[in-house]
Amino acid sequence: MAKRFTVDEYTEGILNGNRVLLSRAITLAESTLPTDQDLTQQLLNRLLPYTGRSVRVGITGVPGVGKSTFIEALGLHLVGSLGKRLAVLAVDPSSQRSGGSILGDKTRMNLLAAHPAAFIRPSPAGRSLGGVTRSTRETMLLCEAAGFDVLFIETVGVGQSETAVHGMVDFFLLLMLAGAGDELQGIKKGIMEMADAVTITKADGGNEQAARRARREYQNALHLFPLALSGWSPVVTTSSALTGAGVPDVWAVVERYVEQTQASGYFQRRRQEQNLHWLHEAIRAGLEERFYARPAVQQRLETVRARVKAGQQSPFGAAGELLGL
Ligand SMILES: Nc1nc2c(ncn2[C@@H]2O[C@H](COP(=O)(O)OP(=O)(O)O)[C@@H](O)[C@H]2O)c(=O)[nH]1
Ligand SMILES: [Mg+2]
Repeated sequence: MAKRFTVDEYTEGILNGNRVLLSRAITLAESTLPTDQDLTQQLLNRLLPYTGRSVRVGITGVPGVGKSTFIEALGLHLVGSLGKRLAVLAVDPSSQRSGGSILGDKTRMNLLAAHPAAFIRPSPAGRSLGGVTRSTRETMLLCEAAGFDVLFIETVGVGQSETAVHGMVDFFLLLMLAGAGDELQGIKKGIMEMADAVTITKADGGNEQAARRARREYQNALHLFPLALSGWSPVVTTSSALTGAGVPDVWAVVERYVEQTQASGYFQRRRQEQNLHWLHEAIRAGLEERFYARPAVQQRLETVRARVKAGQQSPFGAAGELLGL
C-alpha cells in the first residue's frame, strides 16, 4: 500500500502545488472509508482559507457536441496567452467506460494534459450522483488551494448531473450543435434556462452559416426567458475548436460575467447560497447514513418493508415507527 501522509504533509504539499499530494488528496476525498473521510475533512478545514479564489465554470452538452475538444482549445488559450492555471474535473455518475470517465477520452486533451499549468482529473468511477458531486466539490476546493485559478467541470449533458454541476459553479456554459433540433440534442428547456452562455460548436467548414443561424435562433429563444436573478442576459456565440475561431470570445464572456456579478454582489451571494445548500445536503446525507446504520433499524427494516409492500401498514406510519427507534 502507498504511504499514508499526515494532514500537515498534505496541507503543505497542496499549498506548494505538489501534484502527487494533490492527486492523493483527491483520492482520499473520493474514498468512502470513514478514516479517509475524516482525514479529508481535517484537510479541508486546514485549506479552507486558501479556497474560493478561482472562477468555476460548468461545461455541458450532449455526447459528441465537442466538449472535450472545446475544453482543450479553450484550456490551451487560458494556460497559454492568458497565463492561467487550469484544473479540469468531470461529473459523470453513470459512466462505465474505460477509466470510468468522460475524461477517459483524455486523448482529445493531449496537449492540455501535457501542459504544466493544467491538471485533468477524471470523474470518480462507480459512484452515485450524490457521491460524485460531493467528492467533485471537495476536489474543487483542493484544486483551489493548490493554486488553480480556473476550474472547468465537465458534465455529460444527459441527466441530472447538469443541475448538480450548476449548483457548484459560478458560470454555466452549454455547448450546442447547429441544425439538430432540441429534442435531437436531448437538451431540456431547464438546462437552457440554466445557461449563462451557449456556444454553437463546430462552426467551421461548410457549417458556419448554419451555426450563425442557430446562434440567432437561440439568442431569440433565450430572450423569452425571464431575466435571471443575476441580472445577466445569456450570450450565444459560435465557435470552432478545430480552427480556434470564437474560442477566446467565450472566455471574454465569462470574464464579463464575473466582473458584472462581482460588482453587483450576486457572485458572492450565489457562492454563499451554494455553501448553505451543501451544508444541508451534507446534513441530510449524514443523517440518512446514521439512520440506516442503526442496529434497531437494520433489524426492523425488512419486516416493515414487507408490511408496507403488502398494504398492511402505511408508508408514513412505517417511516414514523422506524424514525422513532
Ligand atoms: N469540425 C469540427 N469537429 C469537431 C469540433 N470539435 C469537436 N469535433 C469533433 O466532434 C467529435 C466529438 O468531439 P468530443 O470533443 O469528443 O465531444 P464530447 O463527447 O462532447 O466530449 C470528435 O470527432 C471531434 O473531432 C470542431 O470544432 N469542429
Ligand atoms: Mg468528451
